[in-house]
Amino acid sequence: MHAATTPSRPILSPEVAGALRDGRPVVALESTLLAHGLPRPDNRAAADHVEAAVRAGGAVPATIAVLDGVPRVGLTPAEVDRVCADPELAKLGVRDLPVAAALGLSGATTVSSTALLAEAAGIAVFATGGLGGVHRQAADTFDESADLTALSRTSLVLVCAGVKSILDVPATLERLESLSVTVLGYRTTTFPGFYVADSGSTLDWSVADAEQAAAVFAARRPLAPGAVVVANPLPADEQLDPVLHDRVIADALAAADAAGVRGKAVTPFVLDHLHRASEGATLAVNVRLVLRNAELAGRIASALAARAA
Ligand code: PSU
Ligand code: MN
Repeated sequence: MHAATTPSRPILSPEVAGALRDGRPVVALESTLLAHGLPRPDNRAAADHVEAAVRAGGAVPATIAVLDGVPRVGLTPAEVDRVCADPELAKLGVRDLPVAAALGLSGATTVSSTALLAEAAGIAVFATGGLGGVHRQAADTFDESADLTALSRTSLVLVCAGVKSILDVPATLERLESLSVTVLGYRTTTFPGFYVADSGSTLDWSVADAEQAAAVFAARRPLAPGAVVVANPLPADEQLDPVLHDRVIADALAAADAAGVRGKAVTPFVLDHLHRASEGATLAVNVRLVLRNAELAGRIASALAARAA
């Protein structure tokens, strides 16, 4: 028998626990983008670089995963090795957490489950690459990421580069509106398109700096549960060539369809196809945007901690 673990009560690393106790800034990081969004072995160096980017922004990084049934907030280097090296590691959304806990399984956490565990740990800021959302054939497949409903229930700031551009971006923005998730552009009212700076959709609101993002979250928290999404675009000179972008995404979606990929395998399949078809161009851009989001998240966490002090 496994010891009874509570999936919503994570174990904190000493560094993360100490920072939270002292009111110092902490940023949650998810592990699905490491285990299922970036190829091995490049994902291992990326994991360290993302944590370093959070520190550069002035905060303590807390990478989150479930290991042997235990949700962990803040991983040791050996635990990050496990997340990055194991090809069999599960992908765990919120609905999968109780299964992993009860059966003693290991898995990487998505935006939805990372947000839940971060909130349970008392962490208010979270960085990822691109949000999950409404898939392009969702009217037929009903494929909509659990990230969206999770963000309607979880009170934190999520820094991302928009939603993954393999998705139906306007439909995803509509769902975020229905779910009352606050969406802010960082220094822009153009909604970023993950690999590209401009998704083609616009936003109502933008913030000028980390302090304003922290102020919006501080105003939201007592009002209603739910997230504040801060959409942080890549600079135009760092984005993927938009022509290459549109071509490789069309190819990748067609390949996923032809291969009959369904359910939670869709996003990892498409991202992997993109990294291959673009000869690593999407991989380099994906890592770059995650690093920028991690650094900004560090600064927003610092601004929030300064407000509380
Ligand atoms: N951002 C990235 N790469 C990723 C993800 C985000 O740059 O792989 C992951 C997140 O964990 C997100 C998941 O929750 O993709 C969405 O998966 P799905 O579409 O199956 O909900
Ligand atoms: Mn899905």
